[in-house]
Amino acid sequence: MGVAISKFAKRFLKKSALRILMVGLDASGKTTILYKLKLGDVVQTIPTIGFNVDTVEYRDINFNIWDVGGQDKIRPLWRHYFQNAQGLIFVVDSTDRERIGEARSELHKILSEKELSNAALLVFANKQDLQEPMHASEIADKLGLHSLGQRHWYIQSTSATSGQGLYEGLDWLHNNIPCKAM
Ligand code: G3D
Ligand code: MG
Repeated sequence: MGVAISKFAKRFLKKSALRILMVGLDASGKTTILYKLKLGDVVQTIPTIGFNVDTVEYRDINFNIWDVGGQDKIRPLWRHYFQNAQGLIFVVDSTDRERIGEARSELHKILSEKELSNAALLVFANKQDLQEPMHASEIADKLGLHSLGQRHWYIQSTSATSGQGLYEGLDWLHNNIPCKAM
């Protein structure tokens, strides 16, 4: 745990009051990633009318995590979490070929939120340890990442259960988060 925290601290502590959102379809691996990073207690809340938000606060860094997909009615409630978010992590189950189209559509809806117009986008192509996952480049194509224009984005292959790739992704995010002073 000490090692995980110090690695994380090195990457992020110089930038204060960061808000990072992590979203993705259910079962893509978000909660597993959160626990693997070992940042502290994961607090689950169900604000107002019912969607689950997991939160981890680590020093000045605030992670908010929730499931997207098929929830158009509650989408307006998410906006509260979008404010001041500098980083968006979108998690994909690389073996879920059936729902990659739904993942794409949810990703593009979130990216159209104006509060997120400057947020860096990190995609985790997760569950690479399972049989026949889609390659990160295939996922990038299917999510339409190449047509995002000005957006800073990066796709990283990960296995949340082993931790493989998580810190590489966070490194990229750290280096690409817009600086508050700018
Ligand atoms: P979510 O929070 O996005 O809904 P979870 O997803 O973190 O709850 O993960 C859903 C299931 O996928 C969990 O299995 C979890 O262990 C598994 N999982 C997450 N990431 C990986 C990964 O990288 N590799 C493998 N092999 N499994 C992963 P259960 O069985 O608990 O439902
Ligand atoms: Mg979860």
